[in-house]
Amino acid sequence: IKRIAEDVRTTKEVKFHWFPKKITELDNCHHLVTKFDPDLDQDHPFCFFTSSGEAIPRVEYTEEEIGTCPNNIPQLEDVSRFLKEHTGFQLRPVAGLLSARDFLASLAFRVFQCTQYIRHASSPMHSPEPDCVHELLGHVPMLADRTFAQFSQNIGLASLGASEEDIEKLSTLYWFTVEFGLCKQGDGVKAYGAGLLSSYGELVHALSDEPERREFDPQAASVEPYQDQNYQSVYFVSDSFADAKEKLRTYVAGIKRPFSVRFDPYTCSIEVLDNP
Ligand code: HBI
Ligand code: FE
Repeated sequence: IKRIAEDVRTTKEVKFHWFPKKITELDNCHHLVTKFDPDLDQDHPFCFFTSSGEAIPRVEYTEEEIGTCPNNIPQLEDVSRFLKEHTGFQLRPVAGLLSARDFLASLAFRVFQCTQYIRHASSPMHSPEPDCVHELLGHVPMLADRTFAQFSQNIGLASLGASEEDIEKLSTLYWFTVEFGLCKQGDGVKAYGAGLLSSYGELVHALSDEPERREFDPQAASVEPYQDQNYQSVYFVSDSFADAKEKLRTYVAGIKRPFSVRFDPYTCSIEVLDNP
C-alpha cells in the first residue's frame, strides 16, 4: 500500500521552479545578470531593495546627471505613487539587469523593477543597460494605461513557475511588445515599446520603410530572433492594446503548467490552483 501511495505521489508531484506567492517574497527576486562588460558595471550606490511598503529613497543627482535629462530627473517614489493611483503599478528600485524570471515574476504583482541610476553624461544618447531615462520615458508612461498594465501583469502571471523554455519565450514576447511594440491608432501606426520611446534613432527607424512590420502574433513573436546590439529588423504591430491582451490570453492558455495562478488584489498574493 505504501508503494502505491508513493507512486501516486510521484506522478502527481510535478516539479516546477519556485516562484513568489506574496508580494514580500519579491525580496528573493533580485538575481542580477551581468550581460555587458563587467568593467562598465559600476556599483550603483543608491540602488538597494526596500521591503514593500517602504518609500523609495530619494536620490540627489549631480549637476552633470541632471544635465543629461534637462531640467530635472523625477524621483522614483513620486512616479511610483502616481502610477499606483492610476493602474496599481508600483516601482521598486533595482541595481541593474535582473534575470528574466525574477523580472517577469514582479510584473505578476504589478511591480516594475526600475533602475534609478542614469547613463553616463559622456554618452547621453545610448546606454547598454536599462537606466532611468529608459524607464521614465519608455516604461512609466505605458504602465499608466489600464489595458497595457493588465497586459504586462498577464505576461508576469504566465511566467510564474514556468519552464526555462517558456521563460525564454515570454522574454522574447516581452521584447517584441513591451520593449519594441508598435500599435495601430486610427489610420496610423505608433510606437508603444519602451525601447523605442526612449531611443529617438530607433523610433525613426521603426517607422521608416527599412524594417519589416508584421501583424502581432504572440506565437510568432515568442520565437522570433532579436537584436540587442542593433536596431530591430522586424517589429510586430498590434491592432489595439485590447487585441494584444486577448491574443496573449489565448497564447498563455497554451502554455503547459501543472497548476494555474490567480492574483488576489486584496492581499496582493498569488493563489495557486491545481489543474483538474
Ligand atoms: N531587468 N532591471 C531590468 N529591467 C528590464 O527591463 C529587464 C530586466 N531583466 C530581463 C528583462 N528586462 C527582459 O529581457 C525580459 O527578459 C523580461
Ligand atoms: Fe525596458
